[in-house]
Amino acid sequence: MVAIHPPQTNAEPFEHESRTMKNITRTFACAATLLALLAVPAHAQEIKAGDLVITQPWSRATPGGAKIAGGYLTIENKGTAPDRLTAVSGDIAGKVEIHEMAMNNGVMTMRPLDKGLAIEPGKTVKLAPGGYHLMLMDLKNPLKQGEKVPLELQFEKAGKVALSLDVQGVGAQAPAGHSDGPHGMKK
Ligand SMILES: [Cu+2]
Repeated sequence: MVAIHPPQTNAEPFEHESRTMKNITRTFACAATLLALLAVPAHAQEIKAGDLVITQPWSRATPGGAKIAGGYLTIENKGTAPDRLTAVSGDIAGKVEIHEMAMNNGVMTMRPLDKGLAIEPGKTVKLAPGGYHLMLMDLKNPLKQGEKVPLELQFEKAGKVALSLDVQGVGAQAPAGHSDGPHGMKK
């Protein structure tokens, strides 16, 4: 004879279960995102210089006769001493400055970092739209999507580092394969 147990479960365990399902769904979504990210490094650059690892240098196509463009990249300092990005140059631009963006009385402004950009040990500094960026000025040619723009970065300790910015579309907010969506300037 089969003992019939009264259902010991009320609404709560069900809710718990559905929450678990949600977590599982989320895990799958994350795995899918991860796979999408893993697909990127095939053509993503990773440049090592001393204790620094530089990834995802990119820029945006310039519309019309624009003479300036932003340059973006991620710099990680795996060492134990601070380093500093002090200068940048490239044939494409008459001049390259290192800029920061800041809110000034509710207006987004940018200014050159005269002493360069510090990369503290164990930290990762991301140059991205709405934040720190390289400012390519007096462009000799417009930047076209799909192009690579060679630059030379000068670090205090790591020395000279050559890399190329991958040029994305005019409205791109992140390097190819990343869809962080717009940030920074929209705040
Ligand atoms: Cu700028």
